[in-house]
Amino acid sequence: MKRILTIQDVSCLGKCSLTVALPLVSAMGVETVILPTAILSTHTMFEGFTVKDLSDQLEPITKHWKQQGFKFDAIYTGYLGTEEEIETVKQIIKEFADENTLVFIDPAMGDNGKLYPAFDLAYAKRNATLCGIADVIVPNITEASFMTGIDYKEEYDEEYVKTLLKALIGLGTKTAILTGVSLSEGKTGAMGFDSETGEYFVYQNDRIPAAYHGTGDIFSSVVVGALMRGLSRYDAIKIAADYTAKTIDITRNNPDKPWYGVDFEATIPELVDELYKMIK
Ligand code: PXL
Repeated sequence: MKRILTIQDVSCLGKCSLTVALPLVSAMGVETVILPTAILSTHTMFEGFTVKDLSDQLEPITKHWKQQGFKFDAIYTGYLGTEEEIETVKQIIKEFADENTLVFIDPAMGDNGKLYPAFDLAYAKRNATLCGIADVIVPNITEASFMTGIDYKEEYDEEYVKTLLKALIGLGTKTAILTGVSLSEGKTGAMGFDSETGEYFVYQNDRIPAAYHGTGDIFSSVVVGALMRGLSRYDAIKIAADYTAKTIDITRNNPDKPWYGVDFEATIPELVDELYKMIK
């Protein structure tokens, strides 16, 4: 069984970061080792959330793993709280990643043209340096724009997406996957560029007219889980985009839906069925 190390915060209530990565990656048949960077009462879209920074735990925990001789097939990072945390994560990657480790970075820090309240441009630029040491990165257009300095656009064409992808490769990552990319009316999905093969890959499905928190984390977790199960990059974005769309659809039709996240739990059995159909 493949083993992923995922480094993200624990938002105790909020259906994002580790509370989606752990169940999803595990359900996909991949061992999921967690390294919580901070513990928050909720994600940061709630008023009055509490935060306890766990930065001082990262070194002793990883030192213990090193002593025990643990290795990881992938290191997957998501939302990280501070610039110092990004530097610590880089150090952990240096210590644990070899040529067989997939370094998968989701520079979760913004959406809809804006950074989340906790972040500024310096943080975005620091995240760009973390993306520089990745094998695969999965920013949305907002995050890509802050990291590359290319203007954020609401309306764009395929050329704009390709320009962003090339600029992301310029940061140093091997493969860049842009999420939330819409290449025609009523469609949305992801487009990637693999700098090693020179190939673009794109998957679009029907846009569901609803937006919920945490869907970026769901998409990323399914992509990295799928890659670990041997799916191609195209198949990984396809299963992740379809699953994310399904969770959004089921959530918007639930009269008791929570406002803070999607009902991703309801569709885990379908995700697993689809995965096993796609595994060759
Ligand atoms: O889903 C990204 C995310 C993760 N963790 C925390 C967040 C957010 C987005 O706002 O606040 C704490």
